[in-house]
Amino acid sequence: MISRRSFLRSSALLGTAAGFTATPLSQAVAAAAADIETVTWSACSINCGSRCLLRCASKNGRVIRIETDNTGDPHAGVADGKFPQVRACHRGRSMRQRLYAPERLKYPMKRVGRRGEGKFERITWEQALDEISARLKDTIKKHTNESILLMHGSGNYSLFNNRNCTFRFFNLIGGNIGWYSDYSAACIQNIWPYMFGGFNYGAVRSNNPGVGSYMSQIKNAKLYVTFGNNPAVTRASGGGQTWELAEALRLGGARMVVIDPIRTDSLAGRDAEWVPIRPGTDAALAAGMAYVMIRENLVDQAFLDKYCVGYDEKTLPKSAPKGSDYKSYILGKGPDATPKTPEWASRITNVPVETIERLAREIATTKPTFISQGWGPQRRMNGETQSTSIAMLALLTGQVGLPGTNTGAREGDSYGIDTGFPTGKNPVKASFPVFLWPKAVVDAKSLTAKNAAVRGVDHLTHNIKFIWNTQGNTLINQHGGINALRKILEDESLVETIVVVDNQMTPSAKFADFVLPDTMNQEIDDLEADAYAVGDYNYIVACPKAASIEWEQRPNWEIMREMAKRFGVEDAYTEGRTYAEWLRWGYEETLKKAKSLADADKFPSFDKFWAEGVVKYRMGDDDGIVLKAFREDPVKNPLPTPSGKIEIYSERLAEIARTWELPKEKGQEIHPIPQFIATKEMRGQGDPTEAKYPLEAYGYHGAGRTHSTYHNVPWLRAAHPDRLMINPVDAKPRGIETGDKVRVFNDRGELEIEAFVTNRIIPHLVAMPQGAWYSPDEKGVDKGACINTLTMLDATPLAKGNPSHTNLVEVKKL
Ligand SMILES: Nc1nc2c(c(=O)[nH]1)N[C@H]1C(S)=C(S)[C@@H](COP(=O)(O)OP(=O)(O)OC[C@H]3O[C@@H](n4cnc5c(=O)[nH]c(N)nc54)[C@H](O)[C@@H]3O)O[C@H]1N2
Ligand SMILES: Nc1nc2c(c(=O)[nH]1)N[C@H]1C(S)=C(S)[C@@H](COP(=O)(O)OP(=O)(O)OC[C@H]3O[C@@H](n4cnc5c(=O)[nH]c(N)nc54)[C@H](O)[C@@H]3O)O[C@H]1N2
Ligand code: SF4
Ligand SMILES: [Mo]
Repeated sequence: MISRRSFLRSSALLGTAAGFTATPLSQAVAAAAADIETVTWSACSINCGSRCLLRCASKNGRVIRIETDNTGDPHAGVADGKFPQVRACHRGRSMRQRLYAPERLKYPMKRVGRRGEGKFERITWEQALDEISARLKDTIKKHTNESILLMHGSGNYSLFNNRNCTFRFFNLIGGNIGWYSDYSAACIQNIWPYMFGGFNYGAVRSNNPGVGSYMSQIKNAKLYVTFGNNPAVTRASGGGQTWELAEALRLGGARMVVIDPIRTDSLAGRDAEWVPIRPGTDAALAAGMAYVMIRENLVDQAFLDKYCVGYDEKTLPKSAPKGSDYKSYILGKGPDATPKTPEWASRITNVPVETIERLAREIATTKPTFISQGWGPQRRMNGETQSTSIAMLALLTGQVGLPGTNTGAREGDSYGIDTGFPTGKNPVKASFPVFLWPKAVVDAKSLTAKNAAVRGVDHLTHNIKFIWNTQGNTLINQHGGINALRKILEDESLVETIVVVDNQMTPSAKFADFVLPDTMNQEIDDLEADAYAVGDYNYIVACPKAASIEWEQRPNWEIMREMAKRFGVEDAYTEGRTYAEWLRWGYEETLKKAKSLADADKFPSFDKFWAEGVVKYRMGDDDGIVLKAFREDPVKNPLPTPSGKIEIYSERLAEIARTWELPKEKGQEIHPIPQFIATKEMRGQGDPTEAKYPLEAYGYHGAGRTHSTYHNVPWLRAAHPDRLMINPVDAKPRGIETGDKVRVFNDRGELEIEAFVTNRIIPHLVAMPQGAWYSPDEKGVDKGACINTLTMLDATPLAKGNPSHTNLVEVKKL
């Protein structure tokens, strides 16, 4: 056994020599029981897209301190081709408070009170797994596998002890109802393919249209214009995109313009322009700018003619009626006969006419210009065309496929070559947009291809009767319309069984019939890798167990193996491998893929990797300019759209607009071209409830949590208390001052929160960080300040996604 001093010395040596610190697993295991301090690699595996490196200092089987990446050059940038340190933010570094939280689930439990009441009794694992298996078998017999829902859940992206175990088990026993899309980017991901041919979160590789150019490309741009994008908070890793952006701006000196209803932290300390805008109106702003560009002959006509379909009548498909092209829409020669003048746009957006004209000219005459968007603008009732309207600015100016440019999508990432636990294939063919799951509980048969974008079948056939919820909180907290949702969940004649597997007693866990306690990443060996918000470099980390399991928690891998045993599919589940052998397999599969990389020599054998901890490498096969190959040769490298071009006018969307059945509500519209759509609960657009609820409201992604994860961390609650941002214009007549408790309410619900009166938010909008834990009192007033107490169950027209950010409310001082 090594002494603390000699261990620290050896790791420091390795740290400077090889660039990596190391803790051999054998040391960690030995130390787990001994009174010496060891440091093991770990990672923050929450869905924030970075998976920052952590180093856990443990003693006597407990993590006593968390540090972060100390390998390589602390000053290295991303844009300059070096490896930055993947330094964790304050959330990752407070992992210990999640690990040892009073809310940790300790034992398997069974509900004793009413569903949702949160009353449970402790049971044994045997009883829990036997009873759950019996109920699951019964559900399958009575209602088929199509009545099983594996709930969305983004809580853990380690590579092996994760949700894949759950998917794998269910795929082996006949599957479950499929779903697609998500809560992050539902609108953009479902409309983008009509314009560009695809969307995915995968890496920028030569011609993948589904992601944006690397943030590092901003170093080649002279102007960076971004809509509803707050990387300082949502891409917070010390080695991730926020750092990549800082470096790119430093190297290239681009001017930065941020269009957002809130003056966000991404603007702080920067010589950047804030363009405050009314929420949901970016499409109108883009149309107003397009008008200026067209009127002043500033559009790149050659680009539009060669690469796009439907900008003007010249390239409009034959099937399209006259006047249905984009230019006609902008000039008022389309069906709505309204010219999208800067005055028109200003009335809708509240952005001054001069600003619209000035920015339009600047965007059109500055080259290269890099245009992008976060996902705030599209998490709305009109989110689909919000996102494609922003893309129009890049297309009109031909700023696509060249160094320093982008399509208007969110900045992309290089994504590494890791291999996780294989899930197998879901035998059930039917799938539906995930946000519609409550409708599939109540009346699945009513969900069809034409009214609910159901895929694989004409309509669903079985109501959801069994919900298995692993590492997620969309069962209640993170979905929309909590009060309506809880009625559905409380009715035991609808969903018959709810299983929640988590490591904390979350609001969703309170709605479970059975609660199963998973381990945390620090309590089991696993692998971790870079993800979608890291930037232009990659890594894979060996994460040996750093802490003892202190209660009866079991890894999800074990839980699902026990289930597999009860269904006679254990051998298929394990394929004869132990968990440790699977980890080795995962790394060896990665090694196979690494062979073709220029950095292949950076990858050691598994044993050396496990001992050293981190491999940092570069894919190195792309410069991260989205649509570069298409721009170079659109005939040789066509897009996967029907025409092979960028479809500003989409015949497929025109067909959908003709044939889909949409709710008869304001804003439930689908159009073949990007355009502004006024929706319900949009201020100033004639919503009848506006008289009662005059303020718009949304929950942004704040620094104090990743969604609902990290909510129960006292350090973070102290550093980032949940507060309602409200402009003095709205606060004053309501007698509200900073620190006052206020009620925020609409017909759907009511919550209580502290006010923060500030000019950093536009008038007539209030905002709070999303993800707070729902905690209703006896009257149903949410004392926890979860924004989803106020949001809707209704879905957007095309994506059938979550319009989380579209809400009208009133605020009163308590
Ligand atoms: N700290 C932290 N980081 C996170 C997360 C987290 O919860 N916390 N979640 C992670 C996940 S899973 C995701 S999906 C991403 C989410 O990333 P985003 O969806 O981009 O985050 P949001 O905060 O919802 O929105 C970004 C910005 O859009 C603005 N906005 C809202 N509506 C509009 C609009 O109509 N127009 C314009 N122009 N701006 C608008 C908001 O004020 C906000 O500043 O973040 C990831 N990173
Ligand atoms: N109003 C509103 N609602 C929103 C959003 C919004 O902007 N506004 N954003 C939406 C977005 S973008 C997203 S991605 C979703 C996120 O919603 P979810 O995907 O539900 O994510 P979290 O709320 O972080 O919940 C993750 C859960 O996983 C648990 N967990 C973490 N690690 C492990 C593990 O190792 N094992 C197990 N079993 N459990 C683990 C955590 O304790 C936590 O309870 O929310 C959506 N909801
Ligand atoms: S930036 Fe994201 S991945 Fe990194 S530590 Fe913070 S929450 Fe975790
Ligand atoms: Mo998300």
